[in-house]
Amino acid sequence: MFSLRRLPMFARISAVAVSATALSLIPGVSSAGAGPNGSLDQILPPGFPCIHTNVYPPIATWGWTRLDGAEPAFAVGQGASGNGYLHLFRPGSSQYASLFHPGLSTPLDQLAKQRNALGFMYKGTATTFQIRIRGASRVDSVLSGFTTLVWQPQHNGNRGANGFVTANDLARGKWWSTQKINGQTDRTTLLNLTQIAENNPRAWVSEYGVRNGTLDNENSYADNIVYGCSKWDFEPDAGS
Ligand SMILES: [Ca+2]
Repeated sequence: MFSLRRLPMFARISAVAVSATALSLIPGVSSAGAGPNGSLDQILPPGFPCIHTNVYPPIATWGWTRLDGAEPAFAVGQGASGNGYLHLFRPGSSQYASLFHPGLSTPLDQLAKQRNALGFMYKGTATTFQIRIRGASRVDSVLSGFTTLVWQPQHNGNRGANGFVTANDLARGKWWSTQKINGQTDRTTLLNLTQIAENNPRAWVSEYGVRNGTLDNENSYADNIVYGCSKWDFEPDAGS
């Protein structure tokens, strides 16, 4: 008999298994293999689907959704991958535009230690890549251990102002934490993901995605997001 404390984990594992089974029936989806950035290691939990596909609303959103703020646009244009990209615009309000995908509970240390397991193309210095984690050691002892880790161009070469650039290995970049966690008690402390995982060994990824990091009317764009052995190419329509 399962205890109440065990049921959520059991349910979560079942959901992942069902999702992986469903995705395995779709052409182009496999259950293992090399990462799209060339890595041969598999870092994600058993059954995690490898996928390299287009994301285009409303037909194929693949679980991508805004968690807060404004809806991004899927813009037509060259310079990234395919015929378009994600436009994290701010439609004249005080809202950020963002788009996130479930992280399927990947332990942060597993994500951190593999080369090229986290990447994207971006344009605009306000574009941020974000990982929402649970299980971190919050210094204020919040039991969920929630925080958001933020990668932004300003702290990582300050590229992207004039066109799309590719960042293939974000895990080795510099990240700050929105909440005070072990090793990062203010937003000026920048660490790579391995260091953050060492400071917070129970941390796991609940969501990952991109967000416009400013409200100052700066456009930001993203495409070809890589997470483990998945690559997501944002396209404006199904014919792209
Ligand atoms: Ca694209």
